Amino acid sequence: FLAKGDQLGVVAVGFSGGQCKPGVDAAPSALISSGLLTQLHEELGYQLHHDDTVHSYKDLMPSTDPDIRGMKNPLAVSAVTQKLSEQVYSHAKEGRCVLTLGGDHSIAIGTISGTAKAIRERLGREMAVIWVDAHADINTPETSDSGNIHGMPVAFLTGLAKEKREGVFGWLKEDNLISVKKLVYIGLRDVDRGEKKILRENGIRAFSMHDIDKHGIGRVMEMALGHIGNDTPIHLSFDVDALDPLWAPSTGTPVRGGLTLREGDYIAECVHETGSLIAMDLVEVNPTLEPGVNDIGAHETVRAGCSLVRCALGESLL
Ligand code: B3U
Ligand code: MN
Ligand code: MN
Repeated sequence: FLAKGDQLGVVAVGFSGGQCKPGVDAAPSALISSGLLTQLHEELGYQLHHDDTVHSYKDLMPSTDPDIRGMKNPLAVSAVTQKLSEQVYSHAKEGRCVLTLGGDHSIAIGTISGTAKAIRERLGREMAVIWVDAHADINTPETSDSGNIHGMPVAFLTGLAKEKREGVFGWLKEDNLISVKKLVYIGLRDVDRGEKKILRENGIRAFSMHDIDKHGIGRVMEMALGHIGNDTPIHLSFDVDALDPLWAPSTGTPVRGGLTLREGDYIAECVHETGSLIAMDLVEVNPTLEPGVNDIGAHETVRAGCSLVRCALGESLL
């Protein structure tokens, strides 16, 4: 078995420094107070390993954090993700499945680097990553127009972006990285020109909304899992903005034309069915952005996020 069936490590990460809008750091509390962890324990039967803390890593914040290679908050994002990497690693090393509640998507630098290392050591295997997102998040500091690091995590995790300085992601070593061959995207619809070039040149498997319209989500999941191969440990990194803003309006960069909630849940269910899920991130829920009347937008987005997590952890099994 890839992960000890009912043992779940949980890390709550209240961090928003990978982009410019405040509020995404409030997501873990919102998800937890809506009952997510209780449901995972009482309804799905997981044994939770959680420190009952929403980490904001305040003690790691540098007093000044000027741009480096155009990156905003580079020292803060590097320090937080380095610490998070250790937290996720120690859960995964114990054989637990690891659920991380973000936070913006820059935190995946911490989660994936942690699981990649633990899975190498524990199983001698390279894991796969399924990245569900409207965006590819594979800008290098040089191709990024925004300088927001939440648009760059995949570049650092695949080694396409490198930085020697320890305090600027130089702590990422070979055993923290993943192969571009074992990376699959689902839901893309807002990809920068420089990112398209990177995807093409590295032969990265990506299923855009166009592909989902063309083949249907059922066939797309067959192809996505087929690309990864049987019995490969899977880290699922789910950006809630992959969902259409109809279902998840409260997120920093909503893009129309996205997945229905059912399609999102279906992706999560298919990953669960493989029996190979070793970690999931849920990111970019921003409960302070409330496009609906009387914060209905935030409530719906939190609810959608909870649904995605429960599906990935087996709620739909009869
Ligand atoms: N690709 C753009 C926009 C973006 C990426 N991720 C989100 N937005 N959420 C960038 O800033 O790199
Ligand atoms: Mn993202
Ligand atoms: Mn996104």
